[in-house]
Amino acid sequence: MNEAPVINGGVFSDITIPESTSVGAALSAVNALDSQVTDPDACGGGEDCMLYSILSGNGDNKFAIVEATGLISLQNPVNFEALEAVNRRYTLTVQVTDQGGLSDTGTLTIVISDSQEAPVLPSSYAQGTFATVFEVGATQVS
Ligand SMILES: [Ca+2]
Ligand SMILES: [Ca+2]
Repeated sequence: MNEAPVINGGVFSDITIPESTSVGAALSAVNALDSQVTDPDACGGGEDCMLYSILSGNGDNKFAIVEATGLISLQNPVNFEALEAVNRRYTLTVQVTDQGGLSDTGTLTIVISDSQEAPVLPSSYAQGTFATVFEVGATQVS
């Protein structure tokens, strides 16, 4: 008889990533989620035959998950400053399904941390303004 997979406490360990994380970068080790799932009969006792999917919480498709491995990667850029303090985390509902079709769901929190960034000019400064100032300066030098 197939037994259902069980996510440890229904909660995966948090993952913290800096906002400077590149799109496409892996956010977790391949077995990071696997190691938190228990299923006595999955593929002969291992957990590596689970299928993973994100059910909800993935607004803007920020994250992608590899179904066969549970590897999560960043799919769209995250911006610490653009998020309100209470929103600097994404809570995903992740479903894990075994080969017999039994499943469990758990929450996975991805916390966004601040990165030092180069200063960015406010959008109210039109590019043309700076170009003009620069040209005047150049004229004075010559
Ligand atoms: Ca099973
Ligand atoms: Ca920053």
